[in-house]
Amino acid sequence: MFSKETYPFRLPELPYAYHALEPFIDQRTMYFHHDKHLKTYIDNLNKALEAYPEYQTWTLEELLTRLPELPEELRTPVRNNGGGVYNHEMYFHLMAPAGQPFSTEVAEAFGGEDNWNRQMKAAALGQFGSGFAWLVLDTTGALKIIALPNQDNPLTIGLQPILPLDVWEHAYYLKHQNLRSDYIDDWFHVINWNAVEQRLNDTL
Ligand code: MN3
Repeated sequence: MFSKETYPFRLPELPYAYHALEPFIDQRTMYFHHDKHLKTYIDNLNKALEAYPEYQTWTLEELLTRLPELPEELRTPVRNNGGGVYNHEMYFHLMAPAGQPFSTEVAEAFGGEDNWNRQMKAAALGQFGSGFAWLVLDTTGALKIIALPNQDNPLTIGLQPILPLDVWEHAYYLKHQNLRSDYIDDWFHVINWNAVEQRLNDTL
């Protein structure tokens, strides 16, 4: 599991073909997003940790959860690039070719698929500029939807990340141009609900 990995971080293979999410998310977007954008976060995270052997044994999850404990000059690069690595590996892992049935646990928590979609979409559209909408578990074990700017990760504010939706323009601009709303509607088709439920069961 990527969250347990430590320095030096490596670019994982995409868990499906670049065209596997067509026609909802196109092959070119997937290639640039995974091979270029994620790769840059990985390279920059490794660069940031190069001079800090004492933090090279921390897992990615620890780095983000214990961010305030890092020296000030390391905190921002880890927040941005460590978050970038975690958020993207999770985003890619939690998509799959279209057709998986909606999660019964999420349906129960939000009063059905339509309500969940509506709330997730509102959070994703409400994120001004770059960021992610997140399905998270709070400290009481309740499912919640939030939005966070840039590459900020729920772990840093004491929440368990369950499912991220990347709404940076690089996630959709090549196919959807400025139409974030259309991209979100397409993303709903390619959620890997089996893996989300697996994650929920592992976390609870
Ligand atoms: Mn992205």
